[in-house]
Amino acid sequence: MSLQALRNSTTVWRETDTRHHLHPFTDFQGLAEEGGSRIITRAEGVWLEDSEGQRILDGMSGLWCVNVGYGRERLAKAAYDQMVALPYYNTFFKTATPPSIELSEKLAELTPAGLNRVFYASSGSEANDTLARIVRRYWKLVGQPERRNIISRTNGYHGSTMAAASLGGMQPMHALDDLPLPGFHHVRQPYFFGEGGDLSPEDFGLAAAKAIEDKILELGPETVAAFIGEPIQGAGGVVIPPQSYWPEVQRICREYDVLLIADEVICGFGRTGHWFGSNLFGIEPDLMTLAKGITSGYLPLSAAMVGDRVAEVLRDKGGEFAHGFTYSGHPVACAVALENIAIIEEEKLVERVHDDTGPYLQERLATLADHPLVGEVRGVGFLGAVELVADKPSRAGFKPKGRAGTLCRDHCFEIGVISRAVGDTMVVAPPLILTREEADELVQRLGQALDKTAADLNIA
Ligand code: PXG
Repeated sequence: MSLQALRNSTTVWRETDTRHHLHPFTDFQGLAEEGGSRIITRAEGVWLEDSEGQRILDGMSGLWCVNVGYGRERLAKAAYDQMVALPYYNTFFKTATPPSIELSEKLAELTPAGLNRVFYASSGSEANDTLARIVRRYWKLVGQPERRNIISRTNGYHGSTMAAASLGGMQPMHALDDLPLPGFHHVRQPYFFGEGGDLSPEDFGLAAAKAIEDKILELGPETVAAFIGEPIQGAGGVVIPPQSYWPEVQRICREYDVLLIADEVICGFGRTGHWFGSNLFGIEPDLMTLAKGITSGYLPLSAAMVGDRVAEVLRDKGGEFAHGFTYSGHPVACAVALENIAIIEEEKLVERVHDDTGPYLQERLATLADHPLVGEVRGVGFLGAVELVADKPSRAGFKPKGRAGTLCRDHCFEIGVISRAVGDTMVVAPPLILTREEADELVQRLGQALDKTAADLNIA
């Protein structure tokens, strides 16, 4: 196609998109005024291509999900073969399909000890809704029906359905719709750079964990069903808790017999250089949420992992569990998940991120810390954050919040790299196949975007 023809089709796509398509987390009017969406048409490896032929290094794996990278014919073939054999059948009425069975066994093997059963859905949100129902059901069945409260964290993200948004601690999401629902409570996040003050990271980690204990005591331990947290908060800005945090959270949950749910939607499947964020921090969760990297985003699939303690009660005392989705255990999605996990294993992507490319990416990102705009660089594995500040010594942020981040994100786009702005924090989560050379390129482009942002803001 000629460049002119490409431009014409882009214009038509943008206009049609603006007329008919309501995008998530988007100011519809604002998007229209800016001329509409950027249209992504193809991708290969870690490179996206837009409808005007620009190549863009995808530093975000789509939305934290394309762990094995784009263009994997093996995954397309797995989907094709399964669609030809059996495109769909349900798992409701005493039926199952081979891929859903095999994947259940595989997930039980990969996840931490005791998580041996799976309830499937299609999105992280649905899996978290499912877990909220499961933990409340569990406590009813063991004769403690008053245990209905679920504790999570400010600035945590657990999805967009009513229950998942209630679990999440995102103020604008709550404001949209009078959330949280009753029984969902929030405590402070373990965000050392922003909230650590004069404390050491270790002391701050303990203080942030203590907020959970305080909340349990305030609500009454006999009313608390569960605590849910992402091992590392992703959408909240790659908030990495101090080492002291998770062991103390685990201790508190055990002391008050509160079920611990690890939301591994972002951290799972190699993102941190471990199979799960729980492995990185030594968390032993009672339940776990999986999505995104489970299929590398090639098809929608999520899994609520249920530990033996809870699953055995549901089985032995529960009777019918009146909950489920048409696509629970979708055979094509499960077949793709199995093939995706096989790729991660065969190519040793978790080991590679742990031993080689993860530390290298972190080393390269750390070079940005000297930039006049940068207050902190943090990261682990293939999760990274570059936090922008207006004043380095005091860590003071920008006013209005998000201005620098938005400018920087737009410069990234122009330069041809995708980094997501969370307020004024630039985050990266590239596909696990990213090479050292591509890591160099990612960081170099991010550095260029920082320079342009500093120039816009007159910061030298
Ligand atoms: N838990 C976590 C930890 C997530 O990151 C969900 C649950 C919900 O998954 P679904 O599949 O229902 O979206 C998520 C999703 C962002 C962004 O901008 C992050 C997510 C989704 C959309 C945007 O960082 N995470």
